[in-house]
Formats: sequence, C-alpha cells, structure tokens
Amino acid sequence: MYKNTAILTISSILFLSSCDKNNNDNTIINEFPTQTVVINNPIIDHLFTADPAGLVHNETVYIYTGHDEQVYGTNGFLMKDWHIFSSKNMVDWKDHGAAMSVSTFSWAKADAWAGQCVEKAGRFYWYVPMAHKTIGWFGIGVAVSDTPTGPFVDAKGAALITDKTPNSIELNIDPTVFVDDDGKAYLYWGGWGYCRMVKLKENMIELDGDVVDVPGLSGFTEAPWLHKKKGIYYLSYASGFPEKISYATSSSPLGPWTYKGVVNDLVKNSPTNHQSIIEFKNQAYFIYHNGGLYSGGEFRRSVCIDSLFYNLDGTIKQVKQTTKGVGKVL
Ligand code: FUB
Repeated sequence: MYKNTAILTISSILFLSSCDKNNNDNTIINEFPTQTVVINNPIIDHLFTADPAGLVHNETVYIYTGHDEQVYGTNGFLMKDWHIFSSKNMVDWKDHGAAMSVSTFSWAKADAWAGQCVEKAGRFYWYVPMAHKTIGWFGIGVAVSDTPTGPFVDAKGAALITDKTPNSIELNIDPTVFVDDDGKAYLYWGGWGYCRMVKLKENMIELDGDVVDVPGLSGFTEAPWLHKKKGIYYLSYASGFPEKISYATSSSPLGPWTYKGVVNDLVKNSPTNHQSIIEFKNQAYFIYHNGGLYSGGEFRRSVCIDSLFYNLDGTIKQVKQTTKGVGKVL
C-alpha cells in the first residue's frame, strides 16, 4: 500500500456584489492564489510504526520499523512483528508487510522492539531484540536474507546477546550495527542508561572479542545509532526521559566518544524518541517517531522524516520537526 501525501487546499473565495460599472453581476472572483499545505509526517498512516531504522540500497530507501498494536487507552508496548517500507522518492512508501515477527526466532517469546538491518557483501542482516524464553529478559537475535525485503530467517538459531553474555546489561535492547568501509562490523546496543559495544566477526553472526562499556555518552538512555560522514563517526542516542536525541563523535568506531549536544528535542505525544540517520541522493535525513497520528500516543507511535543538516565543522544542527516532512527526491 502506498501512503499518499496529504494535501489541504485553501481557496479564499471572495464574493463581490458591488454594482460598479465593470462588475455588477455577482461574479465569484478568486482573489487569492490557491495555497497548498503538504503533510508528509507521519509518513505511514495505516498502522502505528516505531523505532525506524533506515537503509539505503540501490537508489531505494528502506525503513525497518517496529509495529505498535496497543489498544487505545491501554498502557504498555504491544509489539509482535516488524514491517519494512521502501521508497524511491522519500514520499511514496510501499509497505512490504510484517516481514519478520517474534515467531521467526524459536528462542524468543515476545516484544519485537527496536532493531536495524544492514547490508554486507550482498546479504542483509537484521538485528532485533526480543524477550527471551529461557534466559533473563531481552536477547538480541540476527536474521539474514538475500534481499532487503526478505524472506528473513534466523541466522543463528539462538540469540547473539543474552543476559548470560559476559558484561551484557539488564536490558539488552536497541541494537545498531555499523559496517565500516573496510568491512569490519561493530554492534552497539543499550537500554536503561547502559551502552555496550562488541565487534562482530566477518560472518556477522558471532561476537569477535569482549563486550565493552561505552563511556562518554552524556545522559544515555537507549537507542544508539552509529553512522559515519567525512571520516567522523557519529553515535546518536536517546537521552534522559522523556527522551531527546543527543550525539557524540569519535575518529574511530571504537570510540572514545566526545559528547556534542542535542540533535532532536522532545517529540510530540511520545516520551520515547528513536532515530536513524541516513544519506540519500546527497541529502541527510533524520528518521524518528512521535505520537502524532490521530489516536496516537506513547504506545501508538508513528514514523516521521525531516531533513538533517551538518555545520561546516562536522557538528549536527538540531532537527526542525515538521508536519510537512520532506518533499519528493527525484
Ligand atoms: O519500541 C520499544 C522501545 O521503545 C524501544 O526499544 C526503545 O528504543 C523505545 O523506542
């Protein structure tokens, strides 16, 4: 299904009934030009979507999202599957459906929370956290596919990270994986104020070394996202609660990280604030969620996109959240 841009047309129509010599027949004169108000945010309006993770591949933007199904007025996340959306112009989004669910992973029992899909050597690896059936609370799994839209299958048959992984944390959620230009991959994740990092082996489904702490992320809550631009590594993350999105930078994917400030302020109608940052056709985009859809809220969130801009020194300008969103990129 494609979501079309909502367009409101405001025509100011003026009835002139004066009886001057030139216009004495009550002609309707449209005195002002038609004004068009474009509403692209939220980008998906046929279901509630959260925790967006963008991926650019073959001139197409893919967004991997969680799916909020909680009943209006009821508390707690109800999330059973993930959807994939794609677009070639950042405005018309195709829903590829519930491409993966908790049942994809035999070891998981509930809570399809925030994940990310990355490409390496022509294969697509989708890292996701879920409540584990037998070990602690959350574990992080990885599924693999030969295409960005699936089908995805559990790549390991077991969780990659659990509460039993040495130096893991109480809430092993929100994995982000970054594949550097040299092909080396890094997994960051974190929840409830703790962030962890581990290198991944060439096969993308095994840990390569010890899990280490990630200091330097002021106010860290959850939702790390690692990206790189012009040799600078950026680690953005949700900070505080209700959450803003802050970021730190480094000259290495391993850190150390230097705190730089806030990228995104609080969002409408949702205390969580989960981001991804991508570049498509020479423009950077900030993909996030809010509770902005009709009947939306903390447990009924919606994905939005706004443009992101860098300063000349590489720092990031704070995002301007809009309902207009971004226009068609052709
Ligand atoms: O969607 C469930 C959880 O809420 C995510 O894992 C967090 O990042 C927050 O968005």
